[in-house]
Amino acid sequence: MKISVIIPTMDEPAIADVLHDVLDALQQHSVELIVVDKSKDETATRAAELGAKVIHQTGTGYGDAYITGFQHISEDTETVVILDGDYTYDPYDIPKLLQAINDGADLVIGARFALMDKGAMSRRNALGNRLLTALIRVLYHVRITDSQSGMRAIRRSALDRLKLESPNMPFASEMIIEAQKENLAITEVPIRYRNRVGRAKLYPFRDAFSILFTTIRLVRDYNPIVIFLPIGLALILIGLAYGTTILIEYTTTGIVTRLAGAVLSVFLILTGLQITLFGLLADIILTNLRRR
Ligand SMILES: Nc1nc2c(ncn2[C@@H]2O[C@H](COP(=O)(O)OP(=O)(O)OP(=O)(O)O)[C@@H](O)[C@H]2O)c(=O)[nH]1
Ligand SMILES: [Mg+2]
Repeated sequence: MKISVIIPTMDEPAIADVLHDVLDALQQHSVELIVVDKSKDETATRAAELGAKVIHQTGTGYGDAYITGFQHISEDTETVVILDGDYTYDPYDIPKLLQAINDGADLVIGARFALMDKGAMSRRNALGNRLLTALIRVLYHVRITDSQSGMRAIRRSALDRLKLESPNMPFASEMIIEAQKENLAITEVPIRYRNRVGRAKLYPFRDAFSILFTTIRLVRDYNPIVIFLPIGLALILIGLAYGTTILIEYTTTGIVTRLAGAVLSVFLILTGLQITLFGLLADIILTNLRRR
């Protein structure tokens, strides 16, 4: 089986070790190493010395690096493996991912939580990951535990069907959501996760927000009802509940003391109705567009 292994790098001092282990772990296969580099240090030279095809990234971002790398995959590649160049993922786990592909999966995600070295993932990142994963699980019904894992294997034919556009960290979520939209078989296998060698390129706050907003945007674009219906219905319910108290007061006393409250409840009900109808309408339009 021909495998392309793609690694994005931005000043990664452990790149030689990572590449060495990838080659050693995949001795049985025909392997193409693609390193998409945006380094100021000697990462690119070291990668080239180990036989990697080094692509100098002109754009920026983690997602952009992969999108660039995917354009350089050889014609005859059947499976694509992706991982970080920072030594956190153990290349000797790659055969496990390939086994899952052999067993019928289209996209295999390495799940890190069961076999994580102490300190490899900060509590904050772990919590953010859990929240995003829960969001994707609930909204897209994908059974995964580690949506932000960077070690994955995907069938070439499956990869070609995904519309991947996120230039930064949301790329990881986008890949899963796109795969689910295409009805691909997604599975997880437990993998090890180690402490990083070299400086982190992730900006926890900026990236957490950007990943969250992208996930919400993807949901909105794909499944507007999931976003608009709950908001619309919630407003209607709040408006109705509050309006009812005013109505009860009116029927018992014959006067309306809370005029502003009455206006507000009507406003909430009408706004909620508008949002609900907009969600339904967007859903009808999208369903029809997809049918074409
Ligand atoms: N080419 C390229 N590589 C990048 C870019 N941003 C990050 N990377 C690489 O992508 C991989 C993942 O980035 P990391 O900084 O490890 O992000 P992370 O794994 O979420 O964060 P850590 O927990 O600190 O490891 C690493 O190999 C980085 O060198 C980029 O803009 N361009
Ligand atoms: Mg990393």
